[in-house]
Amino acid sequence: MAEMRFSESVSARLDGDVLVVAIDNPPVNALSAHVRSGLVAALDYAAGARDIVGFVISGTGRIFVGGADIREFGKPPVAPSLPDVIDQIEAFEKPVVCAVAGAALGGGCEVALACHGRIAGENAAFGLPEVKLGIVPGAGGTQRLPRLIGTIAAIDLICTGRTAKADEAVALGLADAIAADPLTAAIAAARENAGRPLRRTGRITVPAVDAAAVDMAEAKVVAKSRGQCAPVEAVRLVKAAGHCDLEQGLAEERATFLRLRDSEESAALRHVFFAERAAGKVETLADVSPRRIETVGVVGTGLMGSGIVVSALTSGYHVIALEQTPEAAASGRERIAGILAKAVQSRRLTAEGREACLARLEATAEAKDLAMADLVVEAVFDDLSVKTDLFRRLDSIVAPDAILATNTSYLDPDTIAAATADPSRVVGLHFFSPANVMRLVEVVDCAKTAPDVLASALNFVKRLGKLAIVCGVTEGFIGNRIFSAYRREAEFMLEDGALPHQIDSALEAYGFPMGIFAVNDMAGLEIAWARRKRLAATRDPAERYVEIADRLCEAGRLGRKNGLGWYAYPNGERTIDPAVTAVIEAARAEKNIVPRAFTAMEIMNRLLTAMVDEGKALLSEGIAARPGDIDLVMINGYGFPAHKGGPMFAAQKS
Ligand code: 3H9
Repeated sequence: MAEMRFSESVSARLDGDVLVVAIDNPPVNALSAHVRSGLVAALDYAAGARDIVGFVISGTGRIFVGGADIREFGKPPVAPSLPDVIDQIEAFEKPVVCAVAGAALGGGCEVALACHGRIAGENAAFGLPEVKLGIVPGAGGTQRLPRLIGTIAAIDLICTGRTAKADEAVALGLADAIAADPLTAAIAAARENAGRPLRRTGRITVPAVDAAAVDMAEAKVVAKSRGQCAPVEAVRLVKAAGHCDLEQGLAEERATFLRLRDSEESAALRHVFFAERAAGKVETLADVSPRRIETVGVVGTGLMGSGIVVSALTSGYHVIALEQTPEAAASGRERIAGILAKAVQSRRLTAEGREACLARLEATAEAKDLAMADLVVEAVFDDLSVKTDLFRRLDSIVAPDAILATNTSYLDPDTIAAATADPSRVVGLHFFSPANVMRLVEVVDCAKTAPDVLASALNFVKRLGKLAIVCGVTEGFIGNRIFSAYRREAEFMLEDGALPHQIDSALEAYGFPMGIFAVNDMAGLEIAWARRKRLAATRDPAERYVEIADRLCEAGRLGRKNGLGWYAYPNGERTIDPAVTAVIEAARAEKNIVPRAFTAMEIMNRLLTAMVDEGKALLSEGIAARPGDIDLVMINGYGFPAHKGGPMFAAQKS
């Protein structure tokens, strides 16, 4: 029978006596107004057609439904609302079954939850990622999911926003079955249930649960939320599902959803979402074809190098890891195997996955073995002569079209590139440590980097599942330049009257996982100390300079690793150390500074202003392309709370 069209994005065909509806709203089949109205029109048609006994919902393309249309948020509502569509699905007299191929996220998962049956394709994934956008599910997710999978599992899925793949979804009771051809299976399920009593999720009683287990799950969410509202509100709603009837629970969920949708937290997280999508788009590369990268060379297997190797292996690349001696290559291989073993332990990797990774790894002490590499990333000691020597050697080993990438943090990549005969093949890839965990990579577009080399580097980082931010050449790139600027401001405040723990508390109350002085202690104080000594000769004597950090280093306080830094660490616990306070007081007295009190708000304002001023400088120098890119660097590399949107976004709001 011919295709029936119910709206611009919803069509259907009859498979015998079952109406098979397809949502086709690229790129992610979001539930825009025409999808909702199309679904209602199709339901109305099927309700009135006596020869139709069942109804199947499917999505066209690689995603079932990516959720509500986020671009509609903040615009006047257009009927029918998603909750109304979903109520109509659940109450439908004929069986409604969804065929989930690809992801069913947010509102897409809520549509699935309201159906009378859910068939997952092998590539299906279910999730309610609303908390990542600063909201709670708004179309029944918090009420229906616990009815299907229980309170604790629902708290886990909803409050982390993570997705469950098909097999987990079936194990949880979220999906009924996995099928190689979910559409055919869903049609069969709809037909089979015709005329039978239907399993309506909203009518199921939430399974009984131990109150202490719920308290524990709730405490975990609160501890992780770092001041973000949505996950905490989501727990409250899931708990309510256990003791309210469906109507009351849905009303409470809707009110919370609408309140949070209009909150600053949600605006900030939506900004982050769209900034991430914008970051990958570089206009000048629109028509550029990237080079093919299958084999990756990594020079150095220390902490950084081994993290990069693991990341490349788990993303399917062949990796050649180069060390200076066969012994160092062997211990590098062990380190890499150790990281992979941990990933298996924490279930991020299967045992077969680990074996496959190790089979794709070659650890060597022979530089000539890198001849096969399409891309070589160096992760050796951050010293200019070491890196220039290495690039000179690599230049004659690798194929002429292979790409050379430096992972320097502070050195000038243009100088490193100049050591090669063809600097157009050199690019910067600034990973963050540990590189197998941290998502951020600053991709440095050097003075001579060829467009297809930049495009290839971006593709590589994307395939690693990481977030690439393009930046120009400057000392410290985007992140470390901003970090240095606000660290300087923090040290000015120390001299003016604040103490390290007051500054750290202000940052932590704002949402940073750790304040700046605690972070410095964790990283170790000696690298910045060496850098300050290096720059001392060229420093403008008129510029304000705070000596406190130097004094601490001179006193042997190098951070957590020796138990003393900005804090003391008896038994590993961060503790205020009167000896540090004495160093700070002495430094103030030397400059005749009369200390004054700082409020947490003043501390945060000054730190944010320092970040934003440096951010504006990076934009005007053309180092960063967009304010959103700066926000993403600070969020993903430096602990800036995502729910505040990043410094540039936060400044716009204040
Ligand atoms: C919700 O559902 C609330 C309900 O509980 C209650 C309602 C009453 N809307 O990421 P990609 C765009 S809240 C509009 O690169 P991928 C995206 O901006 C929603 N647009 O693709 C991009 O546009 P452009 C809960 C959306 O294949 C393009 O699609 N759902 C939406 O790497 C491609 O995106 C979520 O939070 C949307 N919902 O990943 C899921 N989603 O090309 C959010 C994407 O112009 N989405 N776009 O830059 C995702 O996680 C990923 O996009 C997805 C695909 C996994 C679906």
